Amino acid sequence: KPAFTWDDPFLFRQQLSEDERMIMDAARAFCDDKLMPRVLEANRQEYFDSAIMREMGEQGFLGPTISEDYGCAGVNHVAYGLIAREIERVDSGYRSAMSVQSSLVMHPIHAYGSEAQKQHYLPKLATGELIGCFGLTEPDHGSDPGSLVTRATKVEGGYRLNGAKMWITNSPIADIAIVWAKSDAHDGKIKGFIVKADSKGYSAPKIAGKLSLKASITGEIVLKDVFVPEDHLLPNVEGLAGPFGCLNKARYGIAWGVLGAAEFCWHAARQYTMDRKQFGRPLAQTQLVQLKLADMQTEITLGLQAALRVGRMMDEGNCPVENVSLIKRNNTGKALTIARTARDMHGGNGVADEFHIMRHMVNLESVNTYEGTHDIHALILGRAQTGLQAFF
Ligand code: TGC
Ligand code: FAD
Repeated sequence: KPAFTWDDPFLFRQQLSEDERMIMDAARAFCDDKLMPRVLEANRQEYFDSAIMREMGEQGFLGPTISEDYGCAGVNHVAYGLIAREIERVDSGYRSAMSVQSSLVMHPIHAYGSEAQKQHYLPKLATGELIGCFGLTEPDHGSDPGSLVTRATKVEGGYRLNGAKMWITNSPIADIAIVWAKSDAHDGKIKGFIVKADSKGYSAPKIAGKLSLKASITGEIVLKDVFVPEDHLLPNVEGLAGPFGCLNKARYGIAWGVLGAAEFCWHAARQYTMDRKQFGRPLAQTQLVQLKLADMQTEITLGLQAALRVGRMMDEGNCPVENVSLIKRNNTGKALTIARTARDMHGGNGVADEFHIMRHMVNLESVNTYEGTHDIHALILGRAQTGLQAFF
């Protein structure tokens, strides 16, 4: 009779290529050695160590799907997903740092930038020597970025940018920001600009007091008459398709990453309830606990298969964006439920940060909100199956 592998029922590992398995194992080792020992204190102190970007760069984790011509690893989308999963097994905030740099900063430069922009910025972003951030969301425009009000006005030699961005991952430590603004020189259409953080009129104050993703740094971007030279406009895209093209990549990585966080919580809950005895027997020997463990195992196993399928479709160049919405929404929602359940199964210990579960739980609240909320992705899928737009 075929043996059942409780922690890998569909033999996920076997479905990967040799290279993908090596990348996954190397990423796991790096995360265990370098990230896990830091995260408890970073979360307590609300601190992101920028050295992590350089360490990730050394591992080839930054912009990994971009070609070696620009100093990147040139791996496939499945490998990118596997890396995201290992990083987020430690902390969603660390995966955020990697996803923003890779999908929201390096990808737009690679996909929409001039050759000179690519040559200048990508190799330094790949090593983590430069840190980038992505400014789309504004104080009054989150789910509806098409209504953004940041403006680019044409002036001699470039543009003047005015406006404000809110909830921007890495902005206080970033060297450059990809800023999306409506440009009067382009019929008011949205254009992307590479803005240097040392530009006059640019500031990026930290948002303090987050109760989620505390090991990731988040800030605003304030633009007061910031001059951006012509050669820092991303020339090859306009309209919402620009930022959305980046979000497709980042949302895809999130759909893998959250399963790493969920797996951490599941394995911890299993071990804890095997070890912890109440009423004279292990908690794991109760029907209610086994039901919860079975649900976790089922959702993670199915979520991984879905992520792998979408990754393969991406690598074939054949992935509709709705598939990304489907897995971002499903996997994040399921991971959040798993983390909440695992928190409960740990009893009082579940609220102690040494057990890591509640940190994952509160992190996943943000992940469920950013990159398109859970409900916004439902509306994207609802529109795709009915042809009816329900956003307004
Ligand atoms: P809609 O009419 O749907 O589309 C406007 C134009 O955009 C094109 N488009 C896409 N292109 C590429 N990929 C996609 N996924 C695309 N979705 C749409 C579309 O074809 C159209 O092009 P054109 O040429 O016909 O004009 O636009 P809408 O305004 O009705 O969109 C509504 C909605 C809800 C789908 C959209 O606005 C949305 O997704 N809202 C969520 C906003 C969001 O995700 N923000 C994320 C900010 S970044 C972030 O959170 C980073 S967190 C980072 C971290 O720490 O990990
Ligand atoms: P809102 O859009 O105001 O939504 C509030 C609620 O209303 C949600 O539940 C939403 O689902 C619901 N809602 C909205 N519209 C509808 C509708 N039509 N029908 C039904 N319900 C609706 N943005 C960036 O640009 N760059 C970043 O790096 C970045 N990093 C972030 C990091 C963190 C920690 C967080 C929390 C956010 C980050 N964001 C970033 C912003 C994030 O993308 C937005 O928070 C998100 O898109 C939601 O926008 P909002 O907060 O304005 O909420």
